[in-house]
Amino acid sequence: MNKDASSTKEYKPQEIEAFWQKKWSDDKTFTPSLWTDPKPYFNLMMFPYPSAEGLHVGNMYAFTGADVHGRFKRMNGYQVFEPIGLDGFGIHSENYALKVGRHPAEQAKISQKNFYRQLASTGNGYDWTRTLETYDPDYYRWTQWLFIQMFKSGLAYRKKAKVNWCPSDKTVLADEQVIDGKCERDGAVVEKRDLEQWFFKITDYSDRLLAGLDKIDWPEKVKIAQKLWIGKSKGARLKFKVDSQNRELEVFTTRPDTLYGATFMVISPEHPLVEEILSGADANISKRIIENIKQYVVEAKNKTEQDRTATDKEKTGVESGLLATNPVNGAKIPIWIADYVLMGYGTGAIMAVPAHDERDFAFAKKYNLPITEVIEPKGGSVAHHPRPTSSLKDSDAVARRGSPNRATPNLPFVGEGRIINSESWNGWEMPESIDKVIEWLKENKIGKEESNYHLRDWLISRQRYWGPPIPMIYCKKCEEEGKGEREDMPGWYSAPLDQLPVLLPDVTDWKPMGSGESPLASHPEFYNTTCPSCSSVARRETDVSDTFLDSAWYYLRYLSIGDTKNMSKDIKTDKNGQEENDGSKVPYVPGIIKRWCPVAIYIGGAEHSVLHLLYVRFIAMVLHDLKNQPQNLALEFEEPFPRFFAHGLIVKDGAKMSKSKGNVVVPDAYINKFGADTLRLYLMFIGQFKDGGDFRDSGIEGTNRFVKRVWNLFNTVEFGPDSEETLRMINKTIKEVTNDIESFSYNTAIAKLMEFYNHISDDKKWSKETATSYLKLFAPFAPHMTEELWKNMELGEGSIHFSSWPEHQEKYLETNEVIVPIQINGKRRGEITVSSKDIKDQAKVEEKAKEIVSAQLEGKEVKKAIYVPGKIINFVV
Ligand code: ANZ
Ligand code: ZN
Repeated sequence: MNKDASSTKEYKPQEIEAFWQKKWSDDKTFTPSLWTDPKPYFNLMMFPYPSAEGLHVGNMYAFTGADVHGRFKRMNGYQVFEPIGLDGFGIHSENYALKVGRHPAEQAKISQKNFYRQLASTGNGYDWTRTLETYDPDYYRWTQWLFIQMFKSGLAYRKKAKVNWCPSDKTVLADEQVIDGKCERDGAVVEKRDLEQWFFKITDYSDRLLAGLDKIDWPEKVKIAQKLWIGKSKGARLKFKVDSQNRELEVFTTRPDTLYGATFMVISPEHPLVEEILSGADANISKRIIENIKQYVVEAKNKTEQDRTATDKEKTGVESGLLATNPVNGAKIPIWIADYVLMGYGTGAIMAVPAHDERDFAFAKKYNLPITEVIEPKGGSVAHHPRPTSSLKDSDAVARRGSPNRATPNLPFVGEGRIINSESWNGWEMPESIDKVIEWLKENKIGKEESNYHLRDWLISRQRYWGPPIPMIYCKKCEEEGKGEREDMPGWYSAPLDQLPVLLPDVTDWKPMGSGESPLASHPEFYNTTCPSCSSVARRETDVSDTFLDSAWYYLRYLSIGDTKNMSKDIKTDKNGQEENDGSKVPYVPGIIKRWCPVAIYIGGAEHSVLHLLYVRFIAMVLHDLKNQPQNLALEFEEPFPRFFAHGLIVKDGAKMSKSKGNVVVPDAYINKFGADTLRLYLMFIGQFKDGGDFRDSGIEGTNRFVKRVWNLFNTVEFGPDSEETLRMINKTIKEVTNDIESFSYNTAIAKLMEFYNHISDDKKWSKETATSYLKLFAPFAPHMTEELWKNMELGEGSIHFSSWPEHQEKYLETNEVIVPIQINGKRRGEITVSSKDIKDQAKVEEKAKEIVSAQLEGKEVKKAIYVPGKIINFVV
């Protein structure tokens, strides 16, 4: 049929790919109609940050896998929106600019060009009319708008805080950017500094962020990472009397059941009680003790949180000179000051239970403090020393009885068990009875139930240049008069919306200063402004916002750039022509968002489990809660990504790709040599998409040979009727490839395409319909080659990528064979597979069956063979 058309046509991927890439872009092939498409499918992939020389093969791997999914969905009847952009604002890109010694804005232009060129060369079905860059003033104008919404909602605030300071990046870091006390990026040891900072109150959303996880289809490990990061601890807040005075010390504990075992208390060096002591309010505390405390407080200040809390570091502390009263038994217990208790968690004070807590145990051992066991393991005590038998009526019993340093080697015991040495609680099983304990404490007015979270508020300000200026204005005069946009923040105003964007000025001294101030702080022409309220001289905030804010809402913007208002022409709606349909006037177009969001699937790396993915959920919830907007901007959904797929990572020859190892693979050379289709197919074949795999040059050559063979097959084979086996194979292939692509098992899908190839290159009996189906199955992986063959061989109208996905027919898969049991004298001795065409041929079945049971028939004479066709064969011997 098509024999002559291209029988000798050579496979030239460079030509084919360039042609189709240009055509797809010119024709806006992959630009959906945002207002009218009936089955929208938002296929979102995490956008890259251009921090290095260009796109590397790891990026391409992620994007190709996402693109295969998008193309598959498109051929299954969805209109797929697949956008791409650059997360190019922020510290990663700025650090790269520093490294190459170029202004970040200038570097951004170079990177942008290169990234988009590379991205286009991979053949992904991007909507090239809707690219966005976070450093584009048209974008960050709305990032600033978002900041202002946070401020207006009471969720952005400023406070002096002890923050993580990276001496090498010369900026503050969020807690989550500090790994083991070191900067996540450059490994520098992080210092603590007291600075005024902007925060977002993500902690207000802790419970919602937790609850939402139950509603979304995400990998379990990512959900667990988020849960741990939020770190909800259920427990109780308990009150202890201090000395004879009317003072109280409150603690947060997750183990109220161990209250009888609290033999001392510990407060953080930053606790207000410490200042009280130092002020000399307690006449009976000696000078020596006060001197010790003073010195200790200074030492603690210079330590990192990591050093203070690490379990393997030796505990330090000083006596406060004060005593507290254990509320359950009246025992007088000493209050210590130690830096393993942090002011930023719970109440900054703890009841120490050395018998059942590692850190308290280590502390008690070091300072010779009493240790009292109050939980025994369920199977019986592990303690070998005689436990006191005296009743606990005596109010001082616990403190006196606890025998310093005579604890058993099995302590501290932190497992589940039964309460002992605790009066009426004795025998209660833990943790089952925790509610009973809390109820008891409530009734006796000792404490109440409380939960604490490890999640901290999101530190948003950065003392750097390359980011969106925080759009806030400070007026001294207003502050003095107690005026401000918000009552709780006198002197502060958000920049008027019609003044957005607050442009990042083009300055030459953009490098980080290390003074704790942004480079913008040396530019009066930037920061001098007038107060939006009283018009006196005011000062702009000079810090910029964290990169994670840029990427916390970008999916909304993708849908709101390019042509947004014109497309609504056909829509009969009274909203037609309104400002809210004009993406240049609003951060996002509510009508379009409603149609395309929440995002159908989000695909990206699991390394973003806590940072990006938590922030983006938080911001969606805030936008969901937006009220009093002139436009209709409150989001209808709370969870932006009901489905998230985490892809694996590509390693090179067994090692993680990194610039320091010099094994970063840039796709360009491979694309130039083999074509993007080969590289795509190779990357998808390396392993399960969720697992990633090892990139090897030898592997890509093999894939290239396969691609060429398929090309040649299509260009040489003559179509005719399908053989029976071809029919079975193609239907099987359709069924399995479909299932595999659906479940991101791309490597096995490709293996099945190869199997089919092997069949057809032998058999050579296939119809045009079968060939068309096969090519369609190939299309998501090798979009250029399949498009070219589709056109050259006139297999269908338009683009193969908009053709419909083939469907298998079950009837061809039914095996035309039956299994017939073989009996000897009525006893089953084996079975025989009989093909349908032989079913009635008794002689043939008999003969084969005899062979199968020949061992059992050995030396016997078959008197009779009874055969019920297709059901049973019985030899009578
Ligand atoms: C008594 C107790 C007995 C505790 C016991 C533990 C085991 P999570 O799970 O992280 O919430 N704690 C409370 N506030 C603290 C602070 N500001 N700095 C350091 N430690 C603090 O941990 C809660 C437990 O950590 C609390 O429960 C408290 O010690 C300690 F067998 O109280 B516990
Ligand atoms: Zn003012």
